[in-house]
Amino acid sequence: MKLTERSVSRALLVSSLVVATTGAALVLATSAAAATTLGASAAQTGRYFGTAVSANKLSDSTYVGILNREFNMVTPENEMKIDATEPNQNQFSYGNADRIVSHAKSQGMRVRGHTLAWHSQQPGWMQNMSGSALRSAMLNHVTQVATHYKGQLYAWDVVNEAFADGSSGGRRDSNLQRTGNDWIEAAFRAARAADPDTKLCYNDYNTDDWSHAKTQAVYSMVRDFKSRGVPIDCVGFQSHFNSQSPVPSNYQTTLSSFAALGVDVQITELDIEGSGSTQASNYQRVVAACMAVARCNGITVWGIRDSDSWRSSGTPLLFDGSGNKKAAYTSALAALNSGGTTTTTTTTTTTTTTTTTTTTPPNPGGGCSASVSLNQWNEGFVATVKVTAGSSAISGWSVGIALPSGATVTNAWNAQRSGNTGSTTWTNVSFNGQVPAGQSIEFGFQATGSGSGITPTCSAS
Ligand code: 9MR
Repeated sequence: MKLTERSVSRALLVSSLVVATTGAALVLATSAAAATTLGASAAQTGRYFGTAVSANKLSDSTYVGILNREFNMVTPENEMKIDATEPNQNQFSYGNADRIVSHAKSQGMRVRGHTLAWHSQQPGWMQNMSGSALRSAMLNHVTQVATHYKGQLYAWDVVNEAFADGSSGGRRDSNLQRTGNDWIEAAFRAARAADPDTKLCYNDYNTDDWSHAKTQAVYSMVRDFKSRGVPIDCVGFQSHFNSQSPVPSNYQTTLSSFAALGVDVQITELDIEGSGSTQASNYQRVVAACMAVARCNGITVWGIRDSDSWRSSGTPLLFDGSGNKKAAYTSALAALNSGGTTTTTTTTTTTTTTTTTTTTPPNPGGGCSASVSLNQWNEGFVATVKVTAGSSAISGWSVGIALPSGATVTNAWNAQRSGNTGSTTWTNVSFNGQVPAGQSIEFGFQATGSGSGITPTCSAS
């Protein structure tokens, strides 16, 4: 389609509005620095921070105190599973799940439903079924339970753990799988019909490493579902990490690659075994990866205190057995607070002008992060670089920017520069070195060539 002058100027206006919105998000990040709970901090960037909850712990005052203070999303740990909600065929039992939902509502928290169709935790009657009888029973279960909670949940894990571990890249064998390969999409269609306004997710573990066959197999299924209009809105990454299954270096790539298919991504059952600063830095990495992906809606940890965990001996959570905040809590909160930056790309389709805004992942804790907003034309660009202090004030900063080949700096302001091609370093001038916690300053430069893809790094002094 040819762009008229009016549509071009409208496109430019939209573009600058997007940039302005990005600016506003960064201003919000400024106030996020003051957030002192996980949920409030995540909310500053439109995300949530949740936990798995057990109905039988709702009478434990330490547990409930932390739950109510820190979290704004809950997932019933076992209470919405098939064995809990349909213990006998066609007799539904919602007591414990409803208790969790009503507690969440009373506290203004939202709820992720977990899970409608799964090979595990099936009631005995279902374990003994197969073929078309099982297919009908499964679809009836999805329909009944999704109808019971219609309009009340944020998302449903419609299907859980349907892919095989290892290198096969195939489905997990189960009684459900043996009803036919289309059982997953049939479950999603039944869930959509019963509850059209709740996000419908596929949820799995060992899908965090982008290079793993299982990750690629789930990715192919989601891509296929999107291309055929099967109703899927989100993918859950359980993210149970330990020394055998560490946080992969390409974790953010996994999240962003799935998001690029047009689904939301959510970290649904996070726990990381370990202790002290190693565990803290792993939590920081996971939270930062989510913060850097615009469609990563939120993070749920799989329990509150270490003693609440299914892997309690691995002390994988954010609070110790007495309910004290661990180092992992502090680093997760700092990563949420220094977030507020997501990758945003806006392209205006004219022959001469492209406006792109990119941001870098947030820095943990103290230190600083840097983001760049580019105004690109055919022969050159202006880069406006925003330097944001982390959770502590900084008294000086240094930003590294690798310029693409062919780009040469011709003019700069509000920073001292070393180098004008290739690897360049930018440091503060006298009036903008001091940046209060969570606040930002800007510097800029003009250059010839293309600035596409530049990603600044920031270190503080
Ligand atoms: O944390 C849950 C534990 O209490 C149950 O005994 C177990 C039974 O299967 O399920 C645990 O939660 C699992 C979740 O539902 C799906 N992903 C793996 C979780 C940890 O096993």
